Amino acid sequence: MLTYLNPAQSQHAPRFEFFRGERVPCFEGPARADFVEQALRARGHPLRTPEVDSTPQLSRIHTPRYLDFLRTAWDQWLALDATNAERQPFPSVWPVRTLRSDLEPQNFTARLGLYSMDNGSPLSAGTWAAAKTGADAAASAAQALLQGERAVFCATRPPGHHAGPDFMGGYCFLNNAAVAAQGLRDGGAARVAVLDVDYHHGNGTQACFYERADVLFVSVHGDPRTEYPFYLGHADETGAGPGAGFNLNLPLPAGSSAAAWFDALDIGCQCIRRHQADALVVSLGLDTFAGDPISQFRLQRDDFTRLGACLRRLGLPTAFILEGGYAAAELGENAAQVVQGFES
Ligand code: SP5
Ligand code: ZN
Repeated sequence: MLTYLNPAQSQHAPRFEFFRGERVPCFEGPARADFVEQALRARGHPLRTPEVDSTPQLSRIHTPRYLDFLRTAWDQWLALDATNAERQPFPSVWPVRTLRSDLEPQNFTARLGLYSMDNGSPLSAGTWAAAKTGADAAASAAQALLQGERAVFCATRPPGHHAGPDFMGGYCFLNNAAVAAQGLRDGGAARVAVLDVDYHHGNGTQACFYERADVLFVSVHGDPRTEYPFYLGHADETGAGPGAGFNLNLPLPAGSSAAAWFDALDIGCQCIRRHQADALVVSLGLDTFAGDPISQFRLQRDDFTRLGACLRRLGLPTAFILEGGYAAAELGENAAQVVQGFES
C-alpha cells in the first residue's frame, strides 16, 4: 500500500503534558510514527514524502486567523521572552459561554486559549512544520486516490481529528482527515465518507462537515458522557441544515468488548454504503487497543486485521490517516494488521 511519511513529524516534540495534575512525558510523541514507519517498511510498502501543498484545502477547513496564529505561535512565544525556548506555552483561560471569541486579544496566552479546546495540545518549536507537512501528506494521499490508487496510508503525526475550524485540541492542530476529504472533493469526488475509528470522538472533523451533505461523518468511539472530548460525539448529533442526516455517532461505554465494537462498526459501514460515497477517509486511531494507556476499549492485534477486512469490503478508494494510539511499541504492529486485513 502506497504510504506517505511526514519527514517533519519529529519536529513536533513537546516535552510534557498535564495528567492528573502532574507534568508527565507526552503520550503523543515522535516514537509513535517511527514505530509505524518501521512496521510498514518491513511489509515492503512504497514510502513517499508529501508532494502536494495542502494550503488550498487548509483554507477550506480552517479559518485564516487560526492558521495565522498556529503558523506564528512559537515565534510569538519566543518574542515574549528569549528563555521561553526552553518552556512550553499552555492556555489557562478560555472564552466559554458569555465571553467574546470574535475579538483576538493581544495577550499571547489569551489568544492561545481562544484557539484551544483544552490544555492537552502542547506546542513546540516545530509544531507548525510538523502539522503542515502532515496536512500535505493527507492532501497527497487524496491526490493519489484521485489518480487511481486503491488505498493509501498516511503514517503521520501529530494527529488531527480533534482540531476544528479554529481550534487545536487533543494533541491535534490541523485536521488531516478533513484535508484529505476536502482534497477528494476538490479533485472531483462527488461524495466522500469519513469513518473515524479512534477511541475518542473526532469532534473536529464532525464540526468541519456538520452542515455539509457532501461529506458523511461516521464515528465509533467511547461515550462522551465519560470519555474525552466530552462535549461532542453524542448519538443525537445527526447533522444540521443541508448536512442533516449526514453525521452518525456510535458511542459505546468505556470498557466495551471487541464484539460490541464490531457491531457498531457494522452499523457505521452500512451507513457508508447507503451514502454511495466515491471515496473513504479512515481516521485510524489505534487507541482502541486493549493495551492503550489512556483509553478503554479492548481490541487485540487480530481485531485490527478484522477491521482492515471490514474496510476492504466497502470497496472504496481509501485513505488511512493515522490518529491516536499510545501503546507506542505495539502501534506499528497494529497498523500493519489493519493493512494486512485490508489487502488480504
Ligand atoms: C488523537 C487522540 O487520540 N487524542 C486524545 C486526546 C486525549 N486527551 C485527554 C486524555 C484524558 C485521558 N484520561 C485518561 C484517564 C486514564 N485513567
Ligand atoms: Zn484518540
